[in-house]
Amino acid sequence: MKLKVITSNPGKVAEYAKSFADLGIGMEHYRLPYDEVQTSDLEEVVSKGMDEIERKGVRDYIIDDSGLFVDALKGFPGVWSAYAQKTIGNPGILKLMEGVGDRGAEFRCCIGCDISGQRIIVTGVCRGYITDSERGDGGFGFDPIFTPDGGRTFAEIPIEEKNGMSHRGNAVKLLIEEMKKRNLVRAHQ
Ligand code: ITT
Repeated sequence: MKLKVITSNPGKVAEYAKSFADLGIGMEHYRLPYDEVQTSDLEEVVSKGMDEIERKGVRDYIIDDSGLFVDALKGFPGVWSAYAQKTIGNPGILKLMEGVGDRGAEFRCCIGCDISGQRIIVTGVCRGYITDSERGDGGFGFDPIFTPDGGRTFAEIPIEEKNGMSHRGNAVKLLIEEMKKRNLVRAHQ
């Protein structure tokens, strides 16, 4: 079985491909623009996006809406993460955090999956810290400035290891549990 990963971000596709390889579910990068409604709720963005994708007749897919929520910035960039990444980028976030002692932050990822005519929406979180400088060449987006434990950044750790602890990896675990409960994948896998 194959699921389409509807996204403009190839980094997400690579992470899903690794996470689902053991279940025998392949991932195909599928580009289909859809509206991301302006709301502070990731799940609402995902569920409205799924309504639109389904109206276009597309089935068996995954979308995800993610964001980085920085404690000292009252949750910014949060739902505006894609815009912040494109405009001020990681240097801009580090600048806003200059001299700030509280480095706490969390990544959140809401996944919407349509599989065999059923809809599943789950959210995963990963807490960590904003670094003082960018580190690492791997990953994408905010990975070079986020560390889950104060050590290596997400851009410095291999994709399998990131999946084992990340917001997206945690959401995927919930998604797979739900797929098993509904007998959409074999329970022994
Ligand atoms: P699509 O909406 O087309 O899927 P996107 O990259 O715009 O792609 P999001 O809106 O979900 O995805 O992501 C908001 C921003 O957060 C964006 O700049 C991402 O690069 C970044 N981001 C999401 N997940 C991330 C992760 O695991 N590590 C680092 N940055 C991440």
